[in-house]
Amino acid sequence: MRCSKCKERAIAYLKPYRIALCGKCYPEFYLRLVERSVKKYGILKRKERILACVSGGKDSSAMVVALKMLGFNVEILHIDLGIGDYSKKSRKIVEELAEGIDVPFHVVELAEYGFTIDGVDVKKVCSVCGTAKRYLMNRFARENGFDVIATGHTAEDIILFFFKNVLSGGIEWIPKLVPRSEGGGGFVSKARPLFERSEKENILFVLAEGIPFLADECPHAPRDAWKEIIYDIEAKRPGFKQNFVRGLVRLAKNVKVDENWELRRCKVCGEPSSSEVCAFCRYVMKFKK
Ligand code: Q46
Ligand code: ZN
Repeated sequence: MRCSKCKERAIAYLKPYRIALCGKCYPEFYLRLVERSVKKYGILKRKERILACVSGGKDSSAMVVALKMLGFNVEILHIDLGIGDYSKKSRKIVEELAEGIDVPFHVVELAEYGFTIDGVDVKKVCSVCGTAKRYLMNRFARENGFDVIATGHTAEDIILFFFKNVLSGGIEWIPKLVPRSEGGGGFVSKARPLFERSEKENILFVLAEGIPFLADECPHAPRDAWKEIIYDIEAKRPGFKQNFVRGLVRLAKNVKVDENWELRRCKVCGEPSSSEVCAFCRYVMKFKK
């Protein structure tokens, strides 16, 4: 198979775009796709100070490198969750990545709050981990004057979230599925510049650009049958994932949810919360050794 642009040997055929590309032409193609999404959906603005949350996996690594190459004002936050060797390796890789692309590197350790993800003895570890990550990234971004938090969520992540939460009746989640949500009341705005990108597109970019990333999966990651279903549909209907997430943006604009819940301040930490004590502080009380 030959590259559709330069006729060199192609590294992949991208079905949704009906194009084959080589390792040299692919990164440029990928960057244009990211740039087009960011512009079309107003995901990020040039003047903004962006805090990119980078775990060390392929998606967030691809995101921060793409944003840097596109000229955005970006810095990296890595959250050390205390997941044994996995966290040690992740942190090292993100540090190396930050140095390689000359982007300021910040790290927050969950252990500073008295517990680690490895020490959480509940069935749904990921739910505790997700709450901790959202809390720590928002707090760090606001306290350090960032305008927006960027995460490496892919089209698969967004569809997965839809299948798991919205299809079971949680329509209040629909507005959260947009590529940018504006902040306020102590919350920093959130951006998902890769919301139209697939995991395959991201991995091709990190491989073609030689970007360091950790291929290991988190030892707590659950096996997800939904993900295989998404891949199956994509294989039968190329372009399904992109069409789906674009449809969700249109849907989110038309779904009205009751936003009359009272936003308070957590009486322990002072962060915004919907209850007297925020979910993160409740976890700290429960798991602190
Ligand atoms: S890091 Fe945390 Fe993930 Fe590991 S414990 Fe689950 S949520 S799987 S992205
Ligand atoms: Zn709190």
